[in-house]
Amino acid sequence: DSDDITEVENYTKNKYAEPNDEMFGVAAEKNIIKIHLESFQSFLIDFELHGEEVTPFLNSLVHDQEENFTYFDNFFHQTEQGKTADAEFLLANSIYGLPQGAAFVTRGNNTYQALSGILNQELDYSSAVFHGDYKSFWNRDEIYKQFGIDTYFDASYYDMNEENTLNYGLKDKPFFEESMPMLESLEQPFYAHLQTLTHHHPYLIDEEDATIAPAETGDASVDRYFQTARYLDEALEQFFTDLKESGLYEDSVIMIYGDHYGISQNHNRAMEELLGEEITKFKNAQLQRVPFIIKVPGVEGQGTNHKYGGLIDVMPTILHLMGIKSQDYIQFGTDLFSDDHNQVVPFRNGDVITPEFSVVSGTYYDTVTGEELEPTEEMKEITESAQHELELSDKLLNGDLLRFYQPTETWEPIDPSIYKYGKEAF
Ligand code: GP9
Ligand code: MN
Repeated sequence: DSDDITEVENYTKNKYAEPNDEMFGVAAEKNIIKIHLESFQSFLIDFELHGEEVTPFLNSLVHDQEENFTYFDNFFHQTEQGKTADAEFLLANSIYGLPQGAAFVTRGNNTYQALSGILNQELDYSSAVFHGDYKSFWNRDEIYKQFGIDTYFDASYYDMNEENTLNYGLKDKPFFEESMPMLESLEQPFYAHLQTLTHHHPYLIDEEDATIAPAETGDASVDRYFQTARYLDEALEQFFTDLKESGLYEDSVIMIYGDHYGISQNHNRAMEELLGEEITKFKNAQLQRVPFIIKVPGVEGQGTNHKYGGLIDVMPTILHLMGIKSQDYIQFGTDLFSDDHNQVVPFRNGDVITPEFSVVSGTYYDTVTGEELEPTEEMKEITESAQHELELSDKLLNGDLLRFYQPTETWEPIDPSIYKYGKEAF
């Protein structure tokens, strides 16, 4: 009820981090092109296999100063059983996924005040999602209506012939290629979310698409992981070329993120061989880093930014870049560019990672050295507060509490009944 929403509101307003003046509003009215790198973990950045870079294009974005990207190398996915859907959910709402199941499915009919809806109401943005799988996967065709997504270019918009498809759906190269004209057809400014798919377990790849030899651990899916990562990297490079040709590149915020881990703990032996170190519980927790890479037109890139954060922090970051005070909305994350950004990263399994310490399965470690440590009172308080935050987030979802929240005077609840998805719907 309304008492519960007040408790959540007080919490998030209190956690709010003021924007950095230099970044506030710099991207207002610019298009947003958000690129989802399926199953992409940060250890792939700069990783060499057989003496070759696995992802030379992404590496160039991270390292070439003139590209003006900022790469967050201490950024974590925070997802649970909902995998891709959890990543999408965190990004769209700055609310945590649920400890079990996928909020996309079990909370697909809740009321939301999602990024796409806010951008539409505050700055008249249109919104679209592009993905080479069919619309009902992960209940997307229901929850996107609650997010106010105008168009969902699902598999029905693409040429899903045998040559173009593998594993879960459309291969990344035809995906980006066919997405280009649809992207260009959007009303500007737009918020566009492109979700890749080929670099997905069990990392199948057609022979003609493999441009790097597999690893040689004998664990077949791990060995192919590098081949599909390379394929994704090439698909991305081609997409950037097309974006530049179309003129969209110059005028858009480009943001790239990894959605969740690709290699689970069932593959520790192979990973130990590849990384040359033991995969302890601590190490595994640190491997939950995924890249977050962002470029804002006209703003100088920072190279590598070492601040700690996660998917929960992206929405408030974007709102501030757009010049929208994120404090009006219920958000559990904080702006990554703010000097007051909160660097405590909670996970759904109870782990917590901060720049100083990590809590993994209840044991405290020094994040930098990996040494076990005796927690101080302050560390315990930070850990408890992270758990409290997750509980409030669950309470918000389970009670569908945003129904009772009026963020601004002019906010109009999103009406899901006005959206229809799938090409055949028209
Ligand atoms: C399916 C794709 C995969 O459409 O997004 O989801 P995942 O298995 O990674 O959660
Ligand atoms: Mn995924």
